[in-house]
Amino acid sequence: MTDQSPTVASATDTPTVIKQRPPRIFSGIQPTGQLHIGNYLGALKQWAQLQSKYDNFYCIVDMHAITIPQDPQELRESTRRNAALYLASGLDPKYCTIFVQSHVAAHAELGWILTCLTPLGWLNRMHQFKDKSAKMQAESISAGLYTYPTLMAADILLYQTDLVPVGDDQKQHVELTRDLAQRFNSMFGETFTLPDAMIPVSGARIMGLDTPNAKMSKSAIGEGHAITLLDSPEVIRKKMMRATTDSHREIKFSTDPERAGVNNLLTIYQAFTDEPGEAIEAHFEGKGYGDLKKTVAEAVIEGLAPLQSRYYELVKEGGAIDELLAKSAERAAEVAAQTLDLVRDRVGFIRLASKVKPS
Ligand code: AQP
Repeated sequence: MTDQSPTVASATDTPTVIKQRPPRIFSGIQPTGQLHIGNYLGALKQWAQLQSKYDNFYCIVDMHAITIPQDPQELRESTRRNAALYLASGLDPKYCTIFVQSHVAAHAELGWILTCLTPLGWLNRMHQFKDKSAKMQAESISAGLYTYPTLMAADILLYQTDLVPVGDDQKQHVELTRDLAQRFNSMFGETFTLPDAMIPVSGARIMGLDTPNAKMSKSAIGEGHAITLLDSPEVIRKKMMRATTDSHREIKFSTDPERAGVNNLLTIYQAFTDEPGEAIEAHFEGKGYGDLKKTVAEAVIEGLAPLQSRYYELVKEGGAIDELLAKSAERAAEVAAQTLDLVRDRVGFIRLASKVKPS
């Protein structure tokens, strides 16, 4: 398949980034377990809403997943499940190139080049590394977890991405990507588009139901921590009824850490219903926490129902997803190769004799 949207000129012709296409989006999720409503509200929902206006690249970032030890069989299952969930969330292959990161080798190669250009101090500042490594035994913290942001920068920059729709927690990584693009451009000449993060207004940071002061996370272990996208209505009701609240009575949005549980339930409700904050507070006025939990549970069940039924239909179709991933990887590789060829020239790698154009 030929990419109809030339993004960069060959390094031997001109250094200018040429754009003749709609703005480009890149984002991804790690196949590290069951996707939850935080991944849906912070990422997938927004992706589906935006797709028709952009040229979209949505990746299942399995190379990021192995920065933390993974069971190979589970990784394979999660990768296919995520692909089906991307589609079930409404991503349409007509607008979106949905592919697996490890199928496009350019990610690893640009990742290495950017790693070599990243000052250690920049990585030392990354909150996600500090948070994740703090929960691990020292000997199991890999160098890959530390350099995760430079691989993420490669993912984004390879596609000359304009916008990166992510949850609030990834903002710092997108800023580092932008800094790296600027650094590379000023060292070697205009090469990369500078991307911007796109954070949803509602649902940008969903907190754990049992730990409302820490973000909902796939790798957290508590059974009542996260509502996963494939949880049944019974399980959703059960988890919601056990959600941590507080000893106050008012049901209002609040930034008070003591009221984080109620605030989180209201945020989830708002993100699923798209109702304005005042209308939500008025709706719950005079009601108790039991009512709040029941109402939020029903909103989540209703919000996930279409996604769940599409997911189970797709799973029945079996091999179609692998075929789609193969086709998408071809398109992604073609676009990525344009950037990577330019980068190789810029940093001084010589071209393979078979790739040198006859003069
Ligand atoms: N709690 C959240 N609220 C809103 N958005 C969230 N995202 C993740 N958690 C929340 C968004 O989901 C996208 C994919 O995240 P990821 O899996 O690549 O990485 P993560 O942020 O590390 O997600 P988890 O769930 O915490 O996974 P583990 O436990 O495996 O590390 C991103 O856009 C992210 O912002």
